[in-house]
Amino acid sequence: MIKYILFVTFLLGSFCIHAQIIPVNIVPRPQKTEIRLGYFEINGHTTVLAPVKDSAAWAMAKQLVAQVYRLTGLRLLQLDITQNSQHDDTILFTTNDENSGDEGYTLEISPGNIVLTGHSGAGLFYAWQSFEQLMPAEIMATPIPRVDDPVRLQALFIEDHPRFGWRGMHLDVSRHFFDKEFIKQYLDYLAMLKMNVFHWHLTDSQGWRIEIKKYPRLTQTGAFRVQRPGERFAEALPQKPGELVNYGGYYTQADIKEVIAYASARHIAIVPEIDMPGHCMAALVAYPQFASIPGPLSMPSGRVGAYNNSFNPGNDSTYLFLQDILTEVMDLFPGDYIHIGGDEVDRNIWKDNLLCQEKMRKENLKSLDELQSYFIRRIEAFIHSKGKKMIGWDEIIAGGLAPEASVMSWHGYKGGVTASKTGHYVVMAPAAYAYFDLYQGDPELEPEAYSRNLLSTSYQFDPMPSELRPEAKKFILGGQGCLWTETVPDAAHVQHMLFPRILALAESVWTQPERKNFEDFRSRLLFYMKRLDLEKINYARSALNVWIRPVRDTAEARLTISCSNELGMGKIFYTVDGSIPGPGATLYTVPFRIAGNTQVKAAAFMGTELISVLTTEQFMLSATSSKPIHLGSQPALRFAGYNSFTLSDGIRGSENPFDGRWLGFTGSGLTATIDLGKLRTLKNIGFDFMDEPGLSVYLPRNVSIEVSDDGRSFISLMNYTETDLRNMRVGNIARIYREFAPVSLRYLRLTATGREPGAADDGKTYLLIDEISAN
Ligand code: TNX
Repeated sequence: MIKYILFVTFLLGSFCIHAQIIPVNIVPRPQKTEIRLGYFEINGHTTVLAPVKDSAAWAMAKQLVAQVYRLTGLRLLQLDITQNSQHDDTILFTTNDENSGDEGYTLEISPGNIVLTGHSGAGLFYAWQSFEQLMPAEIMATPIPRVDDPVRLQALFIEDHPRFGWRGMHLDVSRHFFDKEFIKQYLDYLAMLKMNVFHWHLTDSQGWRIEIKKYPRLTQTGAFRVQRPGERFAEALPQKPGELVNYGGYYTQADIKEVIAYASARHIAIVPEIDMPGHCMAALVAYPQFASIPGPLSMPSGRVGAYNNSFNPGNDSTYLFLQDILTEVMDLFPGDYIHIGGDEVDRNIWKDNLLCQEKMRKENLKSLDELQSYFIRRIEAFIHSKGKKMIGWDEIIAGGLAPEASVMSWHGYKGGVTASKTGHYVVMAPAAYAYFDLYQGDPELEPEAYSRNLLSTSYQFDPMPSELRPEAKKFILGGQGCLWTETVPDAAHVQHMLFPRILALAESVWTQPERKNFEDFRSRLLFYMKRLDLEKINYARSALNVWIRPVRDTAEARLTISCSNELGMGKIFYTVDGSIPGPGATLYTVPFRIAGNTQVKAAAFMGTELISVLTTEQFMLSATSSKPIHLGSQPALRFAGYNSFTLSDGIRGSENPFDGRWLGFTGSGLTATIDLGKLRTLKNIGFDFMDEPGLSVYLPRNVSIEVSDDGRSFISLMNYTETDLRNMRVGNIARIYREFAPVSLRYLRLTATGREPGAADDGKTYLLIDEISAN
């Protein structure tokens, strides 16, 4: 950590000396920044002005006075605007119209004075957030360390307003619990980035976290579970009879009120989520009479499978129960929106339920989707009748969207596009860009997660689908990031998943797309890192780690190796002899070739200071390396690797199916045809398939290998059955390697057949294959 601060300081130092102006590094980037001549220097005569009758503005001014005192030892005078006759040496906080609802602001720094003007209370708050980012980073530290240099602020004019009205961040407090003090910190993170919605995922299968006075067992039993040491959340089985709970917690209604007040002082609205009709085991364990599958039920410790029990939509008393709960929730939360979840419901379980069957007959519902829609509509009508708005995950579209419902689109943009076209409000939270529980770097160097969402990917997030017509665009409220916590057990880990991706998100929801630029963002991020260091926020440095990537030299169909880090920071040194690279190793400049099987190791340095962790990649070269591969069908998004080259890039997939090195196919299976470019004589072949039934990843039913010298007529070389493959398993990978009498060929074709989805699969199965090598 210390080392890290040193190098950031070194970097900033060299930046400032050479630059004429004092750097302006605001995240999210303002819509308009005009740098002017000179600077304002805070001195002993500087007076801070604010209207005393605007208590929020007065409080901000007061905070500034306190910060300046701690930072410099100077005691600034704070005066009510009306009592002031001084014009120079002032810092003025003012609002045009406290309640205008316009979140814009201006910030003008001149050599003589500073004026922060909000178009509303929120606007002034955002002007203040920008201003704080222009102050020395030390003000983020507690306690604030004294600086000896005078505080100078670059003269400038900023005119700023958000692109979207919904700039959200979510936190799942069910899978793991975070106490109210941490929630307040979380709100601080949002506030400094001008985000204005906190989506509080309060209930799920592994914990009910909000006190409901009428149903005390929801928290008495529902808020506590068993956590067994060393057990992975994804594998942990429910509480066993006699086993004592040892993990949990919940917020009392008083806690919730406290958090709401804290948020509202920061112009953040809280959207509470009470997930229904699925994701609710904790509630069903407490009140099993409302379950679709009758008891005995036991409290999940982790694993439930997304598809499990649910509230019973055929039972009328379920609605009364949920309405009572929602009434308490709506009484507590002053905001417009109530989130009812609605995601990932296993509707098949309703088939065998008599009440559900009866309900379907009586209401003339033709499918299980329609039964779900009936449930959501009924809940929506209730919420609407209380003057509130309902929002749910995009699954609520199935079977017909409730009339006034808003949609949160997480399966990509599609649900949001569909809903906005039919006049429903939408918040975009597409997992690939906006989920922060996903890997943000090489899985081998990161704590357990799944899939992938890099910092640069988050930065590409644009909540507004370009394909929408202007009428539909009006319905896109904005965007949101989500942090699910199955694999995020504590506060430090939350910080690691959140930072720095939340900075990218904040810019994606605040800044107009034409003002966004990743290069520029990277340089501002560096300054921000110093703030995070001083604030002791445990941000991820994953974007500094080196990616050792195979690159296909298309002209020669040869494999070359490139090294880079996402932030483009530091110098990269590498070795190919297994030794640890230091700043004396080979400096990476352009993609290089390797010979034979090679272990490449690389790391990034700033001067002689190591700024990344060490990355290692094992390459195995063979006749197939970098040769073009034709795929019969496209890989599934979840396991897309980097196109067909993944299979001949010299890197073998690891035991982690999400390492980006596997290609996954749904449907009937896959065909991959490799063109070696000319006739070659081969005598062995190898390839791997993954076996991860928990993720619906299965070994193929059959695999066949065929060869051809013209690409048209193929002859069979070998076949494998599922049983053969099963016998070749090492851990979760079937590693196939076979030698044969020399064969001359140009084309090699691998065909694998998948299996039909079973009851435990979410309508899909996957075949995961990697590296097809041959010699
Ligand atoms: C899907 S996103 C879920 C959550 C999980 C998340 C993990 C959504 C509406 N449902 O229950 O925590 O994936 O990324």
